[in-house]
Amino acid sequence: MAVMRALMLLFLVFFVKNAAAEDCPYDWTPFGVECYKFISTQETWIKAEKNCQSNGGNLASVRSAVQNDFLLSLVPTGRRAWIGGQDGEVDGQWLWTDGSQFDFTNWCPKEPNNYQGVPENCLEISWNGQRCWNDQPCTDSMGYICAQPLL
Ligand SMILES: [Ca+2]
Ligand SMILES: [Ca+2]
Repeated sequence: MAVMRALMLLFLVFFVKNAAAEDCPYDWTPFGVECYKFISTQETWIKAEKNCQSNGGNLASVRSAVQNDFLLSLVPTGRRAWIGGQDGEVDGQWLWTDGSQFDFTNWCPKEPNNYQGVPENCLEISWNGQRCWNDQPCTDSMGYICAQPLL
């Protein structure tokens, strides 16, 4: 009987631990300690950020080349996507909405450029065919990548 109880306990611990370990909501993809999803509905940057916040997260931040590649893998070819960078307070001083350090970048050649003198204060990850970063007016609409902690 004791053996049976021990086995059941072991099973329970294993099951609960695994259930807790990996869990992302349906349709979200785990990477590190977060879950990510490309939302194809086109929104302005602020609306996109607020939608991500309503899921308990933020627009994705990017902290490494590996993570940048992972995030690009979620974006269908030819689509554009907002991520959580903005330089709205001070031009050229980029911040992530989740508060992480802004130390990795993957700007396209000649970006960020506030193109033709128009303020471009929001960050997209997959510009043009080159799949690199571009600063873009925040009021433009495009798809976006949300991040949220593992459940
Ligand atoms: Ca700017
Ligand atoms: Ca630009």
